[in-house]
Amino acid sequence: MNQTTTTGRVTAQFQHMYTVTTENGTFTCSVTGKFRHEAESERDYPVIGDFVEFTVREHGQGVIRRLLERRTVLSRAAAGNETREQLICANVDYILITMACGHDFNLRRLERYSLAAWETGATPLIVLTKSDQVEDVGGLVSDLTLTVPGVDVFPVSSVTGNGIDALRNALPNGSTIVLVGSSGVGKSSLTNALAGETIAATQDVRESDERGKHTTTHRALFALDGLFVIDTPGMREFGLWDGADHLDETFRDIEALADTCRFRDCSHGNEPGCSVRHAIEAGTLDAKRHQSFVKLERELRYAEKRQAEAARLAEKKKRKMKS
Ligand SMILES: Nc1nc2c(ncn2[C@@H]2O[C@H](COP(=O)(O)OP(=O)(O)O)[C@@H](O)[C@H]2O)c(=O)[nH]1
Ligand SMILES: [Mg+2]
Ligand SMILES: [Zn+2]
Repeated sequence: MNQTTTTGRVTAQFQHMYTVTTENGTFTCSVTGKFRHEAESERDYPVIGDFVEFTVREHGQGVIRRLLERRTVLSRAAAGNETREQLICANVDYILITMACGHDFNLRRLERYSLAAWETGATPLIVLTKSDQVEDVGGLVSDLTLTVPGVDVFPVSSVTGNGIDALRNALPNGSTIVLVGSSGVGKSSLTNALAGETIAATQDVRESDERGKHTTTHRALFALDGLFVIDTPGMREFGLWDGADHLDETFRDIEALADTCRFRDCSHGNEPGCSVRHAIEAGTLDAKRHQSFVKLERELRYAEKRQAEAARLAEKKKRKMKS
């Protein structure tokens, strides 16, 4: 039998079946038994955005033999109590954190998203969608800039087309972007606006409230002219996985204040000479922002503990199997 091995990119995924796209077309692939046997965790399986080596079978079918090394990985802690990492996509250059003007606007959620985004190695950008729905977009943009310093903010409207070109021009040709954010903020509409044609299904929202039915049920990668776009369904529970290193970056202002507290191990409670508490009292630091910092820090510590415990159990199981 003629067995050609080709390299392609995973553009869709349904459990352990994958759509792999190459210059010569699209193939439906599974993984080989050997692949499955050697896989130790979900990290070893392909995910959207991955480059894979596969063998072509007849009728557009194929089997994936090897996963090429990933540049970046976007993951989250799986929903529920289980301590398991869930991969979202790979080889992403820019994470577009989308948030809509209006009901969806939430600075606290943004801190959380950008924290997780930094960790992946990709560059986070903030996209403020539905800019046509508010009067003062500039005011919202400056709020965002203060909340997440060092991350560029792009106000856009997929309805009027405002800001779409500015966003497109900020993304180098050949880059891969992923759109994350709540369901209904306009991620699929933005995908279409960037493409200049309708390629992603959007949801129609009932007039009165901003909630509509979920349309994007699967993540998918779209190849645009010079841009790869990964559209995702809504992700309200963006769990933190490995975000500790970047807590400082997201909360640079609080870290800077904490550096000037009198005591090195200041808990910013009742200690004398606490700059953080003084800033809150003086109104220069938003108390809610500080609370959210404390909460995220606690959450991260907890996630770290659970991961360490899961790793310990896995190691124990491995040793047991060997003996
Ligand atoms: N006014 C306005 N509505 C938008 C805009 N972008 C998307 N929408 C609407 O918001 C709803 C949700 O959009 P969709 O792209 O499906 O959101 P997704 O769930 O994030 O993919 C749809 O009814 C869109 O027509 C925008 O820029 N302005
Ligand atoms: Mg969508
Ligand atoms: Zn302090």
